[in-house]
Amino acid sequence: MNSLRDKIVLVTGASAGIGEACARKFSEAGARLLLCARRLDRLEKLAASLKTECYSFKLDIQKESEVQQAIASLPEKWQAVDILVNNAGLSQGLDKVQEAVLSDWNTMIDTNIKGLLYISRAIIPGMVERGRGHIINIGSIAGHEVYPGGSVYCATKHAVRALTKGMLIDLVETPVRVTSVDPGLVETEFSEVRFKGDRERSKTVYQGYKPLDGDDIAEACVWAASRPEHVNIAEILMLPKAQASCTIINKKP
Ligand code: 8X3
Repeated sequence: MNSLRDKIVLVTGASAGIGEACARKFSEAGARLLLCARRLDRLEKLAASLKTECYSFKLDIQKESEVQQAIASLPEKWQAVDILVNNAGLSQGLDKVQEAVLSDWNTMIDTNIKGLLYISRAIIPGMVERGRGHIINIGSIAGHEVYPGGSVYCATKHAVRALTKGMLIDLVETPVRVTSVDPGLVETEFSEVRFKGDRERSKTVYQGYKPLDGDDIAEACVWAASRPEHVNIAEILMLPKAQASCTIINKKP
């Protein structure tokens, strides 16, 4: 077992859902938390409720220069990040390619792929230099399959899966570990964001079965991070019991 006590864990998109749950679970395991997201007020509330030391900062990972600047200006005691949880990600729309809104594609690609890369590029060199570190990418079942209306979202999550594999290769000669945790249906703000605030439509996604929650995913992340140093959990695909694939879900009326 690899103790997480006093480790520095940076969680992107920590203001809600899986990111918030990761912050709580890593904190319960004794880690110190670096929390970033676009909504600073929510991060500050979260930070105030955690028992271990936290540092929160506002960050839109879509913005390359903002990412570089934010990481370069972390207070000295927070610079040696041990674990990066690349959680920030979103879906916008559920439309056919021929009907989709271009700005939805840009937001998904800029956040899920480019944002993940910007922050990884800013953090990984320090891990390599210090000879320790762990990247945990939050992927999705959408990185394994494609479903109707999900083409671009699924493409971004396929990209995350490819990036996890690429990082594994690029970091194989270093002690830095790389994990992908790929959830199926998790009840968070995910669908509300996808359906642009349409709560009724969002609710139906999670009705008729028991979906995963943020804690389920966070526990997998903490478990992967706490394996002994010679163990690298490369990939975890995690589904609700009622889900067999992106489109096969045992929903009770
Ligand atoms: C979220 C899961 O199935 O809605 O990544 O794409 S799904």
